[in-house]
Amino acid sequence: MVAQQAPPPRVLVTGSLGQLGSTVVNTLRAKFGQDNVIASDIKKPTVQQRSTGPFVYADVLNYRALDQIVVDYGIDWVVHFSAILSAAGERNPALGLNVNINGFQNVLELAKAHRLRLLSPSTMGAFGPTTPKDETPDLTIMRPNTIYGISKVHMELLGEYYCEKYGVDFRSLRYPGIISADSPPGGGTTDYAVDIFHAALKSNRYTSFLSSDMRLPMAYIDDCITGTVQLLEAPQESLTQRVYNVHACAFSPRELAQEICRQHSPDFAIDYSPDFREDIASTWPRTMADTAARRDWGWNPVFGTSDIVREMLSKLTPVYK
Ligand code: AKB
Repeated sequence: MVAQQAPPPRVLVTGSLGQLGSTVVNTLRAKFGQDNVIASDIKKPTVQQRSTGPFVYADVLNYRALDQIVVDYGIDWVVHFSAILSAAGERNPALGLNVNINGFQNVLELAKAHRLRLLSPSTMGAFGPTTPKDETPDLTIMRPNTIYGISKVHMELLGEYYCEKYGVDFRSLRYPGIISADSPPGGGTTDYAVDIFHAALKSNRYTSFLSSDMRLPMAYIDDCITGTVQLLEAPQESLTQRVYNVHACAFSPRELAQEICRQHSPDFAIDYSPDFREDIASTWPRTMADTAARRDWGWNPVFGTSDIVREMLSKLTPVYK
């Protein structure tokens, strides 16, 4: 008798029009089939975004509407990207709390009700000023002082609680800053590390809102997507914990600018005008220890700082020609 292959999972991606969502959707569609990955957001997709597979309106604050999508589309897994990032959360704390806390609780309740696998990313922003800054371990002091950080600690703890208490297959990874040429970042403290490339190609100068030596963990989008999909697909038995640090490289605005000078133009000029985001960044790690992610599900980033600069320049140069 020939063994029957398990059908591919049907996956719902919330916040799919954000910085990471569209790339994850495309990667999952290539793996599981176009119609098995349902993209969703509250924004209107472009014609191109609509053309690659199913897209639905989904407000994560509306439990019944989400419930209906899960039932109508026979969803098995949810990748929950809808979130208000660190700088946007400080600008609008009420919105940050609502989306990050109530939105997550809705998705978690759905996962419990329908036995879904739920991957909801966390962030280095879940750490705070009293956390050890170098080689920050998975398990350490977590007293963040931003709405974003507080809501992500809430998410991590509640996800672990539902996993322990109700068997919800909750998974999370703490992202560093993510660098991508495809879609713009939306309201983070690490956005400077994307903005700088656009400015370099447009005007060959950039004013950084973080100070010259503010070193932070970063990762290139390709590593981030590979890692996210690896954790999503990892067998339950391989997971020894539910929340994992992931680290790829670390640089400061000055170090990034030096590499841009080297690869793009020696005349590239940077100056510094730190704003409120400097206070946020100053509470985050400089490097994170990620041995558990490497051991349990194969996290293995390949892009370092100079690779990221090379990729960003080669992708964005044609846009500004
Ligand atoms: C932000 O800067 O808020 C995000 C993050 C580190 O989670 N990029």
